[in-house]
Amino acid sequence: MAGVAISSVSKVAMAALPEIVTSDAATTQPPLHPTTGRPYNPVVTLNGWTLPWRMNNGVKEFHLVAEPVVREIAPGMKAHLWGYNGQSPGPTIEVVEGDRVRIYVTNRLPERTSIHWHGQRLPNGMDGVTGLTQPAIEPGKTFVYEFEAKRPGTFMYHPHADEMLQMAMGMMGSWVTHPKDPNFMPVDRDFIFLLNAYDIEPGSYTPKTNTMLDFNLWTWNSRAFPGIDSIVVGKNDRVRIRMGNLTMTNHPIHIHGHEFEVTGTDGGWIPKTARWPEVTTDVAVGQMRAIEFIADAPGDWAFHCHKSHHTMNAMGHDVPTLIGVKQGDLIKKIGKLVPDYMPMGETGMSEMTDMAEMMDMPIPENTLPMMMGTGPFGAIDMGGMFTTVKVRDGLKRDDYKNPGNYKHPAGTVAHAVDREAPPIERKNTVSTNDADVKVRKPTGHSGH
Ligand SMILES: [Cu+2]
Repeated sequence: MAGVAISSVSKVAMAALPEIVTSDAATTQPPLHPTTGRPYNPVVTLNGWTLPWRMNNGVKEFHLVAEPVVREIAPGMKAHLWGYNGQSPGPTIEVVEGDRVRIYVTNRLPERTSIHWHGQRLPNGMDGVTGLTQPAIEPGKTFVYEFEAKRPGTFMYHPHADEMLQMAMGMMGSWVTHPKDPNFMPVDRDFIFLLNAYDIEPGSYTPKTNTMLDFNLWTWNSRAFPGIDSIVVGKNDRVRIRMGNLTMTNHPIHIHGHEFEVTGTDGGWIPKTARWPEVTTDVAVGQMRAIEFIADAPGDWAFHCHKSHHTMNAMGHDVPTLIGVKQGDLIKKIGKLVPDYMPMGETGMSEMTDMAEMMDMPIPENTLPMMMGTGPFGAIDMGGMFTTVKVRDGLKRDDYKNPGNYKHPAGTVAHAVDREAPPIERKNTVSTNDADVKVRKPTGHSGH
């Protein structure tokens, strides 16, 4: 009798919607090793987490809630975004090839939404395009999506309703369908994150959502350096990093000290014979790329977008170039006209980092200085889409703790030399085929 009662209780419980699990952490959470369903090697979501599920009669059930969230972009700045289950981006969803997946989506936003499962093979009516394949999920309503995770690989999810505004507000998440065979293309460490961007005016909290290209915060999983956690790997680990681009421009992602191969796209895994070595790969708008490398060089290696204005935070935008301009009086004059005016770079931008530190320069509330990271040798002059790959000897399998600064072996760090540089000898080069170019003769000392 007791058995009957228990099974009927559990039937009732299973008929109810799955529990809503949320997280407010902006730091990287440990990988979620599966305790139910089929085995796989979990990913680590950079500055994010994986959504737990429940098994219901062999179906993997998830519950996503679209809702307003507060995201710390980096220490010193919080943004009022929209996301899923407490954060932007939403939690990563991990399933196994062939899994039957059921995802409940509850809308707690003030406007309608939907979720498109970018890159997946699924029935047309599960594709999440409002108006085209389903009615919108109105505020307060819950929809259910159900399909088989057919193709292994790296995917994303995002709204397909008022898409420009909702993505500019941070609504997106990663999806990994692990291969049925856990020994297919195995790696020691497997990271995932999304490239995203915001336009948040210095001193404010909410993104401008009609911005087309001129975003001022370039982020990985809604974090800007130095808010982006380091990618911590063991020496000689085979490392995979999966990146999806949901910004409105391309990002050439660049690693120092290693070469990688692009091993996967959102279209699938790339055969070995079709790969070539790279140190930079462009991740175009709406694309995912998985890169892999052997981390055989210990150190703290920069890993960043190679568009240099994407490694800057908000204060670095729309300021005039003033290299070589003596600013002295000018600053006072401009300051009378524009009270918030911040002088930029007489000798380059990096003096700003030092100056801001020295003078404790006031910047608007809730604003990140344009470049604020510091390392063991001083200012790093970076913000935005920048972090480090920290390669260390002897890390335990699931140890992702920041190991601190790399200790360079003696004699292996670039250093100042205490000797005079020789004078510069300039050669006069004359263009022979361009009559319009006049080469000015040296004047002055010779007396001609
Ligand atoms: Cu970029």
